[in-house]
Amino acid sequence: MKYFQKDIETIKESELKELQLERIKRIFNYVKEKIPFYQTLYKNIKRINSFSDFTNLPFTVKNNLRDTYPFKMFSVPISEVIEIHASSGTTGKLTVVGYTKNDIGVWSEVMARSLVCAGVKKGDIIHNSYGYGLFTGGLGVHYGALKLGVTVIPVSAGGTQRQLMIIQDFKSTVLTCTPSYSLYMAEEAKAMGIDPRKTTIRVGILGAEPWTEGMRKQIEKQWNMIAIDIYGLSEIIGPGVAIECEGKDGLHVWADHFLPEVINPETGEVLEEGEEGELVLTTLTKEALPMIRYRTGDIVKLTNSVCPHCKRTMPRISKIKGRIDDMLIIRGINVFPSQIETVLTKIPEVAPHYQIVVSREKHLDKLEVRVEVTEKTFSDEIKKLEELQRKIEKEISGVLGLSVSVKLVEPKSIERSMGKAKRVIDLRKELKGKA
Ligand code: DLL
Repeated sequence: MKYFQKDIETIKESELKELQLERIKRIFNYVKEKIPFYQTLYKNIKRINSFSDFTNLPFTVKNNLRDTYPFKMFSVPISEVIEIHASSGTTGKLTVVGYTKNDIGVWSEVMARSLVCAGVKKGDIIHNSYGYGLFTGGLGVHYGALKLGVTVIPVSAGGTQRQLMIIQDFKSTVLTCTPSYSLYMAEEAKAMGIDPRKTTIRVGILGAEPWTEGMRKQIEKQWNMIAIDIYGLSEIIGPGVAIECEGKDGLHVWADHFLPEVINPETGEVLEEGEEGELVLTTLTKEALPMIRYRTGDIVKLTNSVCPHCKRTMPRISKIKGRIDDMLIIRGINVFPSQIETVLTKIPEVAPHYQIVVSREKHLDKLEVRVEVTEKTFSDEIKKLEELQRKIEKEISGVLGLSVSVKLVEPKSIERSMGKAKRVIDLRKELKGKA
């Protein structure tokens, strides 16, 4: 099976545009009628007639959801909301999202499309290690699997040794979890004497956190599987906003439900196709929690060309470079953790486990990269390790245009994650928080 809904997945660009505009008009009237927040936001705007009217609308942001906590952004009475999820941000307050019965239907549909796009087919057994609970990962994949009619094992995250036993005994063929957890599982497998390359896992559908092409290569090698990137966010629906096909050439956005734009994060100006900026999404069909021109904080590029691999016609976003909030400004230079990951994953002597520590010394920002060496390298002489450290420092400094210090650490000494990995420790923020 190549497509879940061929007609819509290969819709002509002009027809998609027409459908989107019709839905934009409808959702605009809907939120204006139902939600006080939007009534205030759009006080002086009567209706939307064109895409240019639409791109003049003000943006919405995560804080709008926090300010209307918990349910004031919902457009239906709570009795119509059949499921609630929430994500916890760095500030502690939950971002709460709700779904009507139809919303769950849309979520199941886009997730079923996503699974097929990733190469899942009848007879597959999905080992779903995304967390079940308030996090949208577990149930999102689950609904897609039910809709598609394939087997899903709702393992959730944690209990890694038991997970590996299940993969072996149940002969799971698809692994769904964060990229960092897939690496941790591979490592645990080896420690248990299981070769992850010899399991029945054929495809990994990995997302919920940024990961580079270098990381993909490592994961594919360790598991002997194809690793597919899946993107989404709770505020829009959860996983299933966009996904790669087996061509791994950008993530297909299901743009009949979620309209993507890319903007300059500083000026708010809409960028041309191919330019890098912040992804803004509009839900075209959501009922309980429609979001219009929502700033995701994620940095991507957008292309509208037909996918050369699968011929799907919907727009594609590039692999996510990172979140704007995760961008570090070190002595005035912008640094994304993904730039450092790209360098590290090319160096065979180190493992793909690292952490970035930012601190301030004598009023100057200091960037330290802690990276684990492989077991084999760990037994090398000190002199060789020092050489390796200098080589990595030089390579990262070259890419960032900034001097960094590298600390090689013992295998397995950096904390492993079963969900989203914490790559950055910014001691400057902690200092500020204490002041
Ligand atoms: O992480 C939904 C999800 C679950 C996506 C499972 C994929 C798989 P939130 O917890 O609300 O939802 O976090 C959303 O995570 O704005 C991105 O910053 C980041 N993110 C999600 N997917 C990717 C990805 C889920 N493939 C936030 N690459 C988003 C990079 C991602 N970052």
